[in-house]
Amino acid sequence: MNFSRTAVIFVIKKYLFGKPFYTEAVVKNIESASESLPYFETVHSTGLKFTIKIQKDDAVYGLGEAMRGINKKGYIYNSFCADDPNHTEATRSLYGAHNFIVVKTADKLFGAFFDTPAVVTFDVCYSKFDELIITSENENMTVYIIDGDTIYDIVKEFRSIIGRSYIPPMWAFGYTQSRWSYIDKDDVRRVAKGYRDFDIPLDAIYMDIDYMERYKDFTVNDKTFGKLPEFIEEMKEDGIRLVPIIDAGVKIEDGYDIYEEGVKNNYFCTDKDGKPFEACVWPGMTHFPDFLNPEVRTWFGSKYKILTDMGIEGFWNDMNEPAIFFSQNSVDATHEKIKRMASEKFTIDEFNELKYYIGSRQNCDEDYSAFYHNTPSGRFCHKDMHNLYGYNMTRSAGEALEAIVPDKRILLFSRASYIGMHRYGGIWTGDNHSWWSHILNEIKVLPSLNMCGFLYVGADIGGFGCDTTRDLLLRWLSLGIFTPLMRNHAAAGTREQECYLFERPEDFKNIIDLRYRLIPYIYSEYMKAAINNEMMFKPLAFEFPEDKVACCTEDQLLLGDELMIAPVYTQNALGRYVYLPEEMTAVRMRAGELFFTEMEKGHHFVEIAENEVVFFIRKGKAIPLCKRAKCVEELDLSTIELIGPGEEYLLYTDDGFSKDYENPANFRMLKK
Ligand code: MIG
Repeated sequence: MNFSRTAVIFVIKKYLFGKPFYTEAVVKNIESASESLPYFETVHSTGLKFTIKIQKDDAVYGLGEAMRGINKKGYIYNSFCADDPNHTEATRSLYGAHNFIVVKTADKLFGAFFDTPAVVTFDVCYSKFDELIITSENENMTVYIIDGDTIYDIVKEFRSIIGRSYIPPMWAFGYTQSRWSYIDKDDVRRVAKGYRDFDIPLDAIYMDIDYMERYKDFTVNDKTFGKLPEFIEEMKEDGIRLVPIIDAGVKIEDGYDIYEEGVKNNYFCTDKDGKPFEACVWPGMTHFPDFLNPEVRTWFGSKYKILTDMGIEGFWNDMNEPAIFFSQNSVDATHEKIKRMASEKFTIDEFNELKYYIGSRQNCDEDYSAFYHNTPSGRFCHKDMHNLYGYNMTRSAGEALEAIVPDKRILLFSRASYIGMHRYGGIWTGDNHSWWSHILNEIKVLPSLNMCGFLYVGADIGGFGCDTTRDLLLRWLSLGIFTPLMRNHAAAGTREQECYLFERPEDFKNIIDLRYRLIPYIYSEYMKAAINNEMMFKPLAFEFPEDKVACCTEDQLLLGDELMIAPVYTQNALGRYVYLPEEMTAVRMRAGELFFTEMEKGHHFVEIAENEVVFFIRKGKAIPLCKRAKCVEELDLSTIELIGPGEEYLLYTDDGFSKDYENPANFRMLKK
């Protein structure tokens, strides 16, 4: 029996401008078209410019990790991997650069991928209310145009040319806890105990930069995390895995083998004189591995073995935009500027200029322009290759782990990314805040990420920056129980936000228990989406294109083929307004029990208390639910029952570790 869905017919064309660098985002061979680029008016002058008319009822979807709506109309976005923790409506760049869009006008429907490592600006009806203007200062680019009858077809075609999305081990679908500042083993033990004492499920605890010795990659601080293999084992016995962070920069320190090997073999990015480029990040002065060079990827990737040999089964790659605090150059320039200004009478304008100047030194253009990649296809200034750095760091890890532990899936996700990286790992959406608006942001970013191939995704639940509140965390968890990566993470210095620390921990337990009951469904839908190149989270607009209200409903999502979610994202709310594009069954979790209500198509106000979760099963559909357990490995799939109006469900199961994804034996039709 073959359960993969019918493949679509390809209508993809490739158009070359200048001499594009092969980013390896697209892995299928596609012939270059002989005609000129359709749909857009194209201008080459200094760089490239593509424009197309957009009318009031048209829509532009995609762009992966970006702020604002699912429909990107009305703002301007810069695809430039940015380490910027201020995710506001004004933010134009986040950590990922995902240049895929779908344009839907009265008479056209197509997808377009603007494949270049350099900055691309998507001005979506911002400068001109009726124009989409795409520009790049760099004249080298490959553009792919994809035609199809529906948005789903177009996305599926695109996904089929960029390769299958990364698949994590099944335990990585469990609930996980993190915090920057678990400084030693006892901190980690306290967290594990907190969760276990209150019987709140937990599958992993993250180790942030504090575990390392002076923030040196692939080292472990002996005083605070000594005998790590034994500690990993101790945690694993309790069903908890440890997931360390790996940063991009390598500390400059004599005697540190990774630094010394890198220097000896010319594995670091170089400055204009060919010397390893130096800049400051957490470890102090560092060099940056030249991940665009395949030999460097193999070398750096092989270091992950140091930790897998100790029993580690998952990693998160950070600071890989790459983030740069400062370089000697930028410090010197700042001193010069202050000196120059101090010699005159200091005015308000100068004060403001200086304040801005100093504030903009971190991750500045001057630093990104000051180093080079030495690749088999030539030497390139980082600035023109910027968006490929995090992608290739994670590729380095992904490819190496494939060789180190070929038969086992390893958890891997990254902060910076480019399309293509989705084959090697997932992403988390970086340094958000404990703000209500950031729950809504997460809802909106999920389908856009799926369009670009990123399926293993999630945000820092409860918020990374600033102090969380109990109600915010409960509401955020009520969205988080549906996302593949479900991690509570917070910045050092903020209020502690481990669930058991709040009043009435049973409220948290009930919500997280529901996650574990839903894992057979979430895992099945994830695997189907990965295997079939489909989206797991879908906007209502994609499913109900004829329904005008559905088309502009951006705070609800379809999850797989059976569910709709409508999380609450405002404080002190009684519940929320929900639009049902068809009749559905509302499922309400209250105090651990489930209650079902049939609901008519149309507009509803649904009351949802802070400690309740409501989700919707679509007409004629059923989903599997199992009994909760304290961790994924203890889930008992023989307890699965089907709930909802439908009669059957196609379940995906496997051992959760091995890689025989497409084996028909993994698919089982469950019937009531
Ligand atoms: O400059 O490792 O996004 O998740 O906790 C901050 C410390 C560096 C940024 C990551 C965040 C992590 C933090 N890192």
